[in-house]
Amino acid sequence: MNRTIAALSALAISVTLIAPAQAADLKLNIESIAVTSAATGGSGSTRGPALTIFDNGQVLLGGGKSGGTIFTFDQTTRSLKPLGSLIAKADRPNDSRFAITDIAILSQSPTSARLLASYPRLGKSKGCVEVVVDELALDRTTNKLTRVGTWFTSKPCVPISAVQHAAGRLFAIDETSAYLTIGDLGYPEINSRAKRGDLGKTFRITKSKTTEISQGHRNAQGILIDDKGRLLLTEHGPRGGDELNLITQGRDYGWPFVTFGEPYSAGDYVIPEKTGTTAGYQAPLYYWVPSVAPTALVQVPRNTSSVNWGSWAGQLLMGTLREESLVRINLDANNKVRDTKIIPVGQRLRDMEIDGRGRLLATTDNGDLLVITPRL
Ligand SMILES: [Ca+2]
Repeated sequence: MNRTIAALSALAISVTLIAPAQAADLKLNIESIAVTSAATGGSGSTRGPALTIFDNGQVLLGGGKSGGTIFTFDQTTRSLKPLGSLIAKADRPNDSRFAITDIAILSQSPTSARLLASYPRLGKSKGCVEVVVDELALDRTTNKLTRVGTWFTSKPCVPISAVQHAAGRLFAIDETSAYLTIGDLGYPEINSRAKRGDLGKTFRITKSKTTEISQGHRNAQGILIDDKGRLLLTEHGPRGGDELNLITQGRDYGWPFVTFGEPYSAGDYVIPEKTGTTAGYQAPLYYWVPSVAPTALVQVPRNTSSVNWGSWAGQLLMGTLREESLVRINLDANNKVRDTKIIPVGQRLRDMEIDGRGRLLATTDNGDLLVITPRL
């Protein structure tokens, strides 16, 4: 009798263990608004604009035909207006990879705002690429946009190769500082710690000070401090090995020495030394093989806003290019990924933000702005 009870309770425990609480997946309402002139064409595929949103719902988009134009988009009137351009015509080829990579809001009032914008441009010798972060002032009454100064210029300036590995993603920490990701830019000497300088790293930047946080990143297109205070980063691996990383100051995340991905070919700009492992380096929290090509990372708001995200509240959403989907990531308080799910959207998602009402906004490489809410 005792044995039966023991067996039953063991069974009950094992049932609990093999059935972790899986969040049921929501159905989504996706409204698509054409913002075509904010996308960047030219040689190469069209690239969707960078995106940021003010508290009152006003949207800023970065890109356009010049690659460097910041637009304001009014969600009520659906009007899209250029505010100004950051990249001089001589500082970029007609190539969609030379486009604003992100915009962040440092501070905002009804009449003014301070912004950061990042972009790759040609360096002084014109044969090389650097990633720049400018501080901008916006007069929200007159729509006048002014460059206040430059906070950051990546070094070394490297030959034009994988400019899509610029990264250049921003996350505003407060009114005077932000996190910044710099990709490897396809630099053939990225495996030299002495030569790679700022490439493949994350930084905390202010107007006058740059602090290196971590290194060994290939192309980090998502960066976020979540509501538990964790600095999280998503990055592209080569042919697999896309990663979700928890960033700790001083750590090396391994690129190009180790990866769960595979080299493209023997002629690629760098060949990883070891594949299928990150041994000896900081391991990712999670990785995807095959690649999904991750872009922006956001946290679904807790259910205090006007949108009720149900079981998704507090979870992470990652946009993807290749998979044309959202990836929902359930990361628990112990930094363990409990489950992930790929949710098809049918468009390449370039940038994503949560707006003040708790809705998810995303830009796509088709030149659309998607407004995504749960269908409960
Ligand atoms: Ca953004």
